[in-house]
Amino acid sequence: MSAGPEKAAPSRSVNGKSDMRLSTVMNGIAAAGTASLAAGAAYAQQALEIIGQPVNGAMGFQPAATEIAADQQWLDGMIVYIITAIVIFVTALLIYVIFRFNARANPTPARFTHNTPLEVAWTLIPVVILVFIGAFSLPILFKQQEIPVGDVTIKVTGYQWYWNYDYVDEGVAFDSYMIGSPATGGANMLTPEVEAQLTAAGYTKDQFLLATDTAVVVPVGKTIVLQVTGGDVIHSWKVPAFGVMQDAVPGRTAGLWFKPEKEGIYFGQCSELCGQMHAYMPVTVKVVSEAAYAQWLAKAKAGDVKLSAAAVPADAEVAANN
Ligand SMILES: [Cu+2]
Repeated sequence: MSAGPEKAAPSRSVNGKSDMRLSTVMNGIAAAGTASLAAGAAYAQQALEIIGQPVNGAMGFQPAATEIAADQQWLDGMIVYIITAIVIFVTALLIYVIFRFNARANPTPARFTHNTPLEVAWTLIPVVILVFIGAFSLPILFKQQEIPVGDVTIKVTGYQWYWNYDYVDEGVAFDSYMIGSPATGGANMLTPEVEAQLTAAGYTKDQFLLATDTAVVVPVGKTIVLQVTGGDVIHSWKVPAFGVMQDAVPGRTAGLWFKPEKEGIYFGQCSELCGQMHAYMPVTVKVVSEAAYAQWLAKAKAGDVKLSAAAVPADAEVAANN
């Protein structure tokens, strides 16, 4: 069941963009392979709850896992009330005019062309509405765009068609490929083999196109700062449940930040059309306890970047159920 990491090696070696990154990944693959031989399929059995993912037939937003996402969803709800009132008002006005002032009901129309009080009102009322919305939306926008000092800083680079994550203060860097992508031995199709890989990694076939072989692992309740850039073309790093999305532009570094409030697994996707396999470079973020993060980091520094059950301390039950 743990064929994924071993199969990944040949196609990964095609990528020679960063020797340091590649060697880290190679070590990781070797270590993961050894560990999975020892621990069997259990190595990836995360009991982390999958929170941030699309749900069949669902409407609305994914559950907000950060203050930023909660703010955005609140703002969206507030504006929906305002636009609903405006739509009802304008529709009612139109219906009134259609019936009251048509040629049959009103054969001799009035000849006046101006009404000063009315014109002042229909200028000022929209201004007041926009200022009211701005008073709420601008602080929320500034909160997103003013990047705080991070507890964890990760440089994210988008490539055709995978993400590279570099924990800049830790010397840990690795690539992240979709499970079922060519780099993991697949052909971007859901086959029984890919389903087996997903199961071995603690997912189901429902997470096909979302789950990746390695994940961004971050501690819960900490400020995470991402430095986002592109290695070839423009990509976009997006995780809906965090309320974050940032274009990854070659030659530029842009920041985004989030503070995840709940342990769990959150998915996202590349959200800037970046080529043939744009749909096959998703994002997996695992939010874990501080203890589990520390243990993962130690293991990652030794070369194994997978968040395995072995890396999760016994007291962090939410993150381990082997
Ligand atoms: Cu992309």
